[in-house]
Amino acid sequence: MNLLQSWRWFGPDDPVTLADIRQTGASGIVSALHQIPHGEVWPVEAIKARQAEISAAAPGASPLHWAVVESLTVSESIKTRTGAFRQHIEDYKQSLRNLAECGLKVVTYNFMPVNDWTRTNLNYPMADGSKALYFNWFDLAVFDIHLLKRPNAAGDYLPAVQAEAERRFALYSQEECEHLADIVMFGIPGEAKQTLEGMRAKLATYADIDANALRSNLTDFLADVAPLADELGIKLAIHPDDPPFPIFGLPRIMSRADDYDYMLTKVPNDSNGVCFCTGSLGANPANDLPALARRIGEKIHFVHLRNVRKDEHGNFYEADHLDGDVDMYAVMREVLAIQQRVAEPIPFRPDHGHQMLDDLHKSTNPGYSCIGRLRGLAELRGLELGISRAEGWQS
Ligand code: DNO
Ligand code: MN
Repeated sequence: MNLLQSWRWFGPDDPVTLADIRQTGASGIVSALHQIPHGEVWPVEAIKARQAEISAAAPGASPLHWAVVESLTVSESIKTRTGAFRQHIEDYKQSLRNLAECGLKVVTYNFMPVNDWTRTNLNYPMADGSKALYFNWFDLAVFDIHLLKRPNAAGDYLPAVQAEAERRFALYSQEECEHLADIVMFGIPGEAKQTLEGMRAKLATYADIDANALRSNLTDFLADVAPLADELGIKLAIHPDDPPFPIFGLPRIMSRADDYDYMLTKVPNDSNGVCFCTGSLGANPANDLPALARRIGEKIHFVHLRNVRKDEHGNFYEADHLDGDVDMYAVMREVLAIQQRVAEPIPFRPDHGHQMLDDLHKSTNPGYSCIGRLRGLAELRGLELGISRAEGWQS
């Protein structure tokens, strides 16, 4: 059986339309109701309306369908177990019931404190003229120490990083600083934007939460929702930390092999599983991705495929899908081996792509322009076919 080729669509405001997506050859749509604030219930009518919109865009023999929810976001209250967290968990469960009623069975989320993914440059130039997303420790330190002004931030960085951050801060104009802050706090298109004040307030709520505490907040949350997801036939898929190491003095608990062992063992329910994101996990040199995929096995409910290239400081840029530090051939082979043992097609999507060709002249969602992802999907589809044929998994 083949993997399900899927594509993230941010909804009606996404500059990449459903008609465009149809031409990529993907048939599974990955989407979310971004207009609903985190923590609130997704009503059945709103889910159905999004489904109808997706199906209507491609009537006929191989219609597009909403295959994966990304993300049903876990609120900060749930992550910190403060405030209205019990109500938010009840609301989360109601959203799962509503999604199941509409036939949606794969639900992605993450447990990153305060921010979703974090980068320092959204236009990092590649040698071929395309642009990539980039994470740089020196600029992160400039933001953290001088713009966010987090107390004690400086002490969290190596002296060489601090020194380089000071050098850069002295050179950056006010405008460049504001731009850097916007990039670091970019977040998810169509969702509420983070502000410096808002971020400071959220950081304060983690003052007493170390990695162990955050880990139990995750497993407590899962102990509440996973039995219901089992009943509903929903597969939960936690996205790893991006980047997969602590930033802003915050704990990170989904970054390495041990983290997976812990959460999958502690909450053994069938529904408790993983969104295996090679780009996020690949930014940590300690991770052996093919080995990790083999270890997680059938618990991989959804796959994000992209690549990264790291330097000696731990900075990284997002490389072409088959051309970074992650051995994509070996990962794809492991995922396809898992696919042979499970009944349903495992959905994967090309996760991020370079801004390239015509897209360089358009306004795009960072990482989610069309042509770079189309190139990634085409490469990955070819890789899948090559491996499947060679292994006798497909005729
Ligand atoms: C990173 C990407 C992100 C992701 C968000 C929410 O690897 O997949 O854009 O979508 O972190 O899941
Ligand atoms: Mn990802």
